[in-house]
Order: sequence, then structure tokens, then C-alpha cells
Amino acid sequence: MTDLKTRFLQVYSVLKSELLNDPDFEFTDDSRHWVERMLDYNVLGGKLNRGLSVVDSYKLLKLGKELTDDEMFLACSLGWCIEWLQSYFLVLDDIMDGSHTRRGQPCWFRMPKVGMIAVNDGLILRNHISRILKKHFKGKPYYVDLLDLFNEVEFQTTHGQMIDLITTLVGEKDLSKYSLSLHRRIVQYKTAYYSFYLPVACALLMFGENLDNHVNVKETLLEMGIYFQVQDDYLDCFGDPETIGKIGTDIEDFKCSWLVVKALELCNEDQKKTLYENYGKDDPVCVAKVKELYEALKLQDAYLEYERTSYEKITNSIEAHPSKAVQAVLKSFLEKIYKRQE
Ligand code: GPP
Ligand code: MG
Ligand code: MG
Ligand code: MG
Repeated sequence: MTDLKTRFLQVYSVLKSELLNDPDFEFTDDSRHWVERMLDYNVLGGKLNRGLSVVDSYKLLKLGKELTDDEMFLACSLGWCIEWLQSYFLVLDDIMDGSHTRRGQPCWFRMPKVGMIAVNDGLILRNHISRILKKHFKGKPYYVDLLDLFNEVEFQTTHGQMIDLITTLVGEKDLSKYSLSLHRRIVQYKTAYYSFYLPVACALLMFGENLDNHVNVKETLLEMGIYFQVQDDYLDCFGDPETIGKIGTDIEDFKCSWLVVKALELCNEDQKKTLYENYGKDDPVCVAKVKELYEALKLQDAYLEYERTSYEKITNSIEAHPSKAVQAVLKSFLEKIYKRQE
């Protein structure tokens, strides 16, 4: 494990212990134990990319100057706030998507004795972010901006999730409305803001910068976020469940996935019929037919092509940024996700 990751995990222990001893709630042993287990199960176990990238970004903004212990702790805490936000989203997303596994273990709501308590656990995870921010950032000149930022990103993500869900409504299952522009709208809101914009925005705020001065940085980050979710859509069908830690459900769920949009673009009338008849059914035979069609349409090749052109486009937009430090932040992000398998 890298030194940074070790340090990052130490900060998790500190934050967890503070939350479990929050004086504004009278914890009993049972309730404290529940929250502790829920945190370890849901907040840990991921790649921690989003959280660690707050620290990476902050370091790059400081142009290699050593971080003080205090700065390190604060940057890690902001990183953890994003990991908490992600856990909150995933706990609820897995219920909404009817998923089975996450990070190589059963989804939290599938655990014995958890079930719909997971909804409230999701809300607790969300509240923890406010508790962490209050404890460690209240009094900082950028405190209000931080709160605003988390609220705004949550607003964007929940609305992206809303369009992800309402496009699949049973009774109105209609593939003809699925297009690249609808897909882009969904993924920009449900994924790109919180996964890519938020970590850099947190680092910039802590660094004392005004986010309004970085409009084009935001655009590049959103492009990366869209690319990242196309990868997620691809891996949902073609990824190895062992490696990605989850079993795909997009075909069953009638999701407006990049793959189905691309398939609609490439298919002939016969193949379109197959797609209409089998997409969105919770039946392994139908799912297999859709996958067969994806293979016949060579969607893997189309994806490789997308990956290549997208990488090029993002690289060009990074190189157009005037600041070398900002370029370095963006490049390190892109390299982390390019050609990812998990
Ligand atoms: C990813 O969608 C988007 C999210 C996890 C945001 C959820 C937002 C909420 C407000 C709950 P996905 O369903 O494709 O992700 P995965 O493939 O990881 O289930
Ligand atoms: Mg999901
Ligand atoms: Mg989802
Ligand atoms: Mg997915």
C-alpha cells in the first residue's frame, strides 16, 4: 500500500471514531455497532480513487510543496466526504437497480437483517458528510462554499439518477427514445459531477481558489466523467464480475446504456426487432439474446474506437489549459481511468 493510502485510511479511523461518539446522539452499544458495521461495509472496499484524488489534486496545486500535517488531514477528510457521498449513492442505487453484488460482496440491502433499513443507512451516510464538514471546516473562509458545493453536486446527481430511472418506466418501454444525447444527459448528471468535478472542486476551494475562475476545467472534467460512465456501461455487460465486483443488470433494467444506444445505431431492421423483443426483460434467455446481438454488431470494436477518440479529445482539451499545475491534475485523472478493467 502506498504511504498516501495508509495515511488516508488512518484519517478514516479518526473520522469514524468521531462519528460514533457524536455528542448530539445518545448512542447505545447496539446502535454504535450498527453504524460501525454499516460504515466498514459500505465506505471501505472500493478503489478510493475519488477520495485520494482530492489529496493528489491539492498536492499538485501546491506545486510539490510539502503539505503540513493539518493540510494533509483536511485534504484527506474532504476526500472521505466524497467517499461517503459515493457510498450513500451506491447503497440507494443498488436498491433502485435491483443489483446483487457490489465491490465483490452482496449489496448492503441484500444482507440478512438489513433490507430496507439500508434506505435509512443511506440517509445516515449523507448526514455524516455534514457532520464531518461541520467538525473540521466550520470557521474556514471556504466553509459555506464547501457546503454549497456538496449540495449542488447532490442536486445534480439525484436529478441524473431521476432521468436514468424514469426513462426505464415499465409500460412505456420504448427504445426509440434512446439516443446518444439522452445518454449523455443522464451520465453527465448522475456520474460526472460527483466523480470528477467534485474532487477537483474540493481541492481548489481548500487551496483558496474561486471555482468560477475554472469554467473550462469543469468542462474537461465532465468530459472525463462521461467517458468513465461509458466504461461503466461497457463493463456492466462485457466486464468480468470478479474484477468489477458487481454483476451487471443494465439489460434487465432497460437502462439507457451506451451499448444499447450504439446497438440501435448499428442494427438492421431484423436485429432491431430482436432488441425490442428482448431488451429490458428479467429473463436470462432474453439477456443472452441481447448479448449475442451486441457481439454480432461488434460493439467491443465500437467501444475501442470510442475509447480512442474520447481519449484524444480529452487530451487535447487538457493541453489547452494555460496552467501546468491544472494540466497535471487533469492528466493524472485521465491516466487513472484510461482502459480501466475495473
Ligand atoms: C451510476 O449508475 C450512478 C450512480 C451510482 C449515482 C446514483 C445516484 C443516486 C442519487 C442514488 P450505475 O447504476 O450505472 O452504477 P453501478 O453500475 O455502479 O450500479
Ligand atoms: Mg446501479
Ligand atoms: Mg443506477
Ligand atoms: Mg453501471
